[in-house]
Amino acid sequence: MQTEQNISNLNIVSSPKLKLRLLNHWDNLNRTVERGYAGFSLWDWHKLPGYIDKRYIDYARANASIGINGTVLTNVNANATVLTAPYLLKVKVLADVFRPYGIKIFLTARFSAPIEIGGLKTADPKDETVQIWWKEKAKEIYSLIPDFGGFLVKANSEGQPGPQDYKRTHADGANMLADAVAPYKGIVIWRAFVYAAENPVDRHKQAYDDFVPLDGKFRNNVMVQVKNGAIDFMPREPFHPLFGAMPKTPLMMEFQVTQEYTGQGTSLVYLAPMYKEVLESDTYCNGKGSTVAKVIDGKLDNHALNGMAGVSNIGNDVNWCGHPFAQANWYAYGRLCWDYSLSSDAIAEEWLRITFSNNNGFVRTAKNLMMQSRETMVDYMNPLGLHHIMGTGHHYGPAPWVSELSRPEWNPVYYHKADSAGIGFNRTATGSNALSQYFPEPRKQWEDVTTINEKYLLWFHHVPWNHITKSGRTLWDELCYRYYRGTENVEQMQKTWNYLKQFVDAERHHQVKQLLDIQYDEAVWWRNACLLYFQTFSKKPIPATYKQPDKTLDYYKSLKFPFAPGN
Ligand code: GCV
Repeated sequence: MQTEQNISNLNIVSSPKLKLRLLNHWDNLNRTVERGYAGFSLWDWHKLPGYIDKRYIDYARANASIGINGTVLTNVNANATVLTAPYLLKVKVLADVFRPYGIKIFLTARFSAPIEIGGLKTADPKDETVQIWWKEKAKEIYSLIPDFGGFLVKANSEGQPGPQDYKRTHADGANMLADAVAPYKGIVIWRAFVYAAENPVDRHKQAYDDFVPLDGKFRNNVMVQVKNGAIDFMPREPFHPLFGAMPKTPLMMEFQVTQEYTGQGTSLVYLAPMYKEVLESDTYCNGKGSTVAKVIDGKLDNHALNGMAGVSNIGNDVNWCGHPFAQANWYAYGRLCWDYSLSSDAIAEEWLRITFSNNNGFVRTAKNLMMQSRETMVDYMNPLGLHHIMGTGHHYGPAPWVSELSRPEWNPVYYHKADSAGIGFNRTATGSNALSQYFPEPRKQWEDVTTINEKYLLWFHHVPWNHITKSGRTLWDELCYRYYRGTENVEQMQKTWNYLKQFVDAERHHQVKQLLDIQYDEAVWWRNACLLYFQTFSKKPIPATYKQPDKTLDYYKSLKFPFAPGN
């Protein structure tokens, strides 16, 4: 009705393509949100269970309207306290509020909870007392929440405890929890986002190395949740090589809706094209046409379980997501969970019509702005396959020069490898050979610098500065071209938004306008800082036709953001 379509002859049959359509909140019990840019957590744990904030109901309605049917309330960097009796009473109240809207509750399980809140000496999954502890815990949870969805677990990654602490495998850990929830039809979602500082192997390869040997060893109520790419929600990543490589295990997609690496709280970046790019990528695991979408919907391998998870961008901000256009990403994520074959274009159009205006001129122009926004962001942040060159800790802004962090794979220099010869990570057979983890067709396409789609060039290759790219420009000139194109396009976005003033209420127009001004400054900052730094290796000039950076590299290196949000 809000899109003003004729409803006199409604004849619509639509059923979801995926069974589990989940939001993952990275919300802490103290109400801070890891990588959250929309205020504090919606969950007011202190006032629960007595006080039911009206926003819990609005949250459930909003999610139900786009088909989301489950929510993981707590951060994957988990706190065992949520599993204690007083907190479970609070969780029960939320479950009761969400139930009428078809939304199930899941919790993150801290693997060491039996020690921390159970008084046991170990959390070894092969220890009988530990197994009994989790069984009792599951019984307690289901007595309060009979339709509890299950547990999401981040184990043995970035300091989280896990089965490997006891020389057990991820499957041993997941299966122990799966046995605890199985009597109640609960499931365990085990994350594949694992990498270890002690492991000298390219981080890109570590999850595959850990998980592929475990294919077929998980209980049938376990799903393995895999991020869209092998590093970490970068502005652009090739699809994760695990998709298609574990046919005996249902793999769940994990997208990031919150914009940790894609402009945080200040940038207008419509993420549906990024999600679609991954979902439509062909893994070739079962021959041509074995897209990532087909792997996760389970049809290729007859899995009963299937689903998608999106790391939430929702907080207690007055408009839920902070940036007015960030809501489009929540919306698009939900729509794609329901039907991943929808186009980004169609979803943007729906969202614009129900959010701003049905004026066709407005919709056409605003849709273009949204549709180009992701490519623009890639251009001014991470063109040509560059990745992980952001600031330390808060991940805000550029810092490709960082090289001193204790863990090698936390340093941007690990990823871009710029030197006097060139730039990029050689992941071919002469380098880390991460490409060997892909099926032959994508591998062949990507291993050759002449056939690779240049959007992944520096992701897989260390390329000489004088290499001639497809445009005819040298690599250095192409890098400059793309960084400048990105900032010019943000300028264009500002102009477009100014033109749209006539169609948008003054308040929201002004909000977005101010944010676009910030985005422009950030784009120039990314461009100048990265080019000045990479220039110390290329020793080449930024072509004179471009406006030259007005600040020095030292200036950019000196910038500090001690209180940047989400950290
Ligand atoms: C919840 C990245 C983020 C972390 C996040 C982690 C994960 O490393 O920076 O904040 O932790 O991914 O997905 O577990």
